[in-house]
Amino acid sequence: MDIITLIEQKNQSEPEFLQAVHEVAEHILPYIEKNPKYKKYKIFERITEPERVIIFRVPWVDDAGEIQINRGFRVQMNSAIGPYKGGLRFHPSVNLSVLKFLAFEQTLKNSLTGLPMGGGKGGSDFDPKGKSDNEVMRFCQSFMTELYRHIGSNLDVPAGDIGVGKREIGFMFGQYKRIQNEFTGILTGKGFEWGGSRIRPEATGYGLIYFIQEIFKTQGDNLEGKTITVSGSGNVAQFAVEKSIQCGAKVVTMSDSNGFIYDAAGITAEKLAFITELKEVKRGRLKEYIDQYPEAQYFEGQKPWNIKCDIALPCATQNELNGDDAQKLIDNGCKYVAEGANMPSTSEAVAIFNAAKIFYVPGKAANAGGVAVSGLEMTQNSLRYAWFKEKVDDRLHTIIKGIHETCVRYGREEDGHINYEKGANIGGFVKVADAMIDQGIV
Ligand code: NDP
Ligand code: 2IT
Repeated sequence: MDIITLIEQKNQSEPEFLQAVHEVAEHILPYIEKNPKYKKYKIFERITEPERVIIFRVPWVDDAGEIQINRGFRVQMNSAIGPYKGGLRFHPSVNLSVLKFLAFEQTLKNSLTGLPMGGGKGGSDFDPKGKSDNEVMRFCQSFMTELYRHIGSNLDVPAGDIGVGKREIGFMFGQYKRIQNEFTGILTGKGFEWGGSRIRPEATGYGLIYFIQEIFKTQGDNLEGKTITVSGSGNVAQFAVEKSIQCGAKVVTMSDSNGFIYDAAGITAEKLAFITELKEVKRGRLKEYIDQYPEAQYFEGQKPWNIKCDIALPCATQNELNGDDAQKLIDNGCKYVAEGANMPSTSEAVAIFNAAKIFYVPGKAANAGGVAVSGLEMTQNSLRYAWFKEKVDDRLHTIIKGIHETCVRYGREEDGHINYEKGANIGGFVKVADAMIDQGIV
C-alpha cells in the first residue's frame, strides 16, 4: 500500500490533519524519491505519526457554581531537533484532527527558523468568549494541573495561539509554579516583568510583514502605498496591521468570526489602537468599529476576500479562504498572499494561487516569526537575562531573512518562479529528517 493511502486509513476521521499531510506530501514525496535514504528510514511515515498524544479531562466550576467539563490535549509531534514547542489553542472547534495538523505544521515551521525546537501543539475545546476573568483563571488552573506533568523547559514548552494570550499564559504559569515550586521557562509569551521576551507579542505579525518585504526586495518594490486586506483582529492581525501602517501601506479590512469591516480610507494607528482596546480590554466585537468610525462599513457574516487589494493576509483561522475567494482575489489583481494564520487557505485555494503563479507564502514560513521569538525567549530564560527590544527585533529580522532564503533555495522552479510552498516544505523537512536518521529508529 502506498504511504498516502496508509496515512489516510490510519487517520480517517481527521480531515484537517490529512489536508496538511497532503499539502506537504505533494513536495516531499518527489523529493524523497530523489533522496532514497529518507525512504529507507521511513521518515515520512514517522513524521506523520505523533511521538505522543495526551488527552485529559479538565473539570472546573463556573461563576454560577455549575461543574463544567472540557477536554484538554497536547500533541507531542516531533522532538528530533529540540524540545516540543508550539502553542495552546482554546476554541470550541479544537479536536485531535486540528491539533495534529497544527503540530505537524509546527514541526516544519520550527525547523525553518533554524532554532533548536521540535514540534507540538495543544489546547482545549474551552471557549473563553463570554467567560469572566475568574472563570478563565479556574479553567487555566485546572488545565495546568494535568498538563504540568507533561511539559518542562527541556521537554515541551507551550505558548499562546487562538484564545490564549497573556492573560491565559499568566494563569497557567502561576499554577505551574505553584505545583512544581519552581520558576522556570515552561511557557513562552510570558509578561515582560516575569520572564517574557520583548517583541514576542508583535513577532508573528511583524515577521509576516518582514517576509513580504523580503519578497518585495526581490522585485525591486516596497510596501509604500500598497493596499492590504487582513482577516482576523487578534494578536497576529493587530501587529501585522501595525507594521503595515509603519511601512506606509494602506490596510482596508479586518474581521472577526461575525463579519468584517471595510475602511476605504485605511485603518490608521489611532483606529488600530481603538481595535486593540476593543479586543484586548473590552473583549468586544469588531462591528463596534463603525459606531466609532461611521465612514467605514461592516459586513455581517462575510469575509474580506472580495475587496480589491495588492496583498492579502489571512490572519484568523484554518480554511477561512476557499477556492472562490482565491479566484476573486486574483481577478481583482492581488499578487501576494501571505498566511499569518495556520493553513487559512483551502487546498483548492492553494492550487489556484499556484496555477496563477502569484506570490503565495504558506503559514509555516510566513508566520514563523512568532515561534522564532518564542525560541529567543527560551534562550533568554536559559541565560536568566532579558534582551532589549532592538536586539530581539534585529534577530527576528535575521531569522525571517533566513527563512526566505531557504524558501528560495528549495522552491525555485525551472521557469525561475519561486514556489514558496515547495521551498518551505522541503526546507523545513530536511533538517528534521537528517536529525531523525542520526538518532536511529526512535
Ligand atoms: P487570537 O485569538 O488573538 O485571534 C483570533 C482571530 O481570528 C480573532 O479575530 C477571531 O475572531 C478570529 N477567528 C478565530 N476563529 C475563527 C473562526 N473559526 N472563524 C472566523 N474567525 C475566527 O489568535 P491569534 O491571532 O494568535 O491566531 C490567529 C491565527 O494565527 C491562528 O491560525 C493561529 O494558529 C495563527 N498563529 C498564531 C501565532 C501567535 O503567535 N499567536 C503564531 C503563528 C500562527 P473571534 O474573536 O470572533 O473569535
Ligand atoms: O502557530 C504558532 O507558531 C504559534 N501559535 C506560536 C507557537 C509558539 O510556541 O510561540
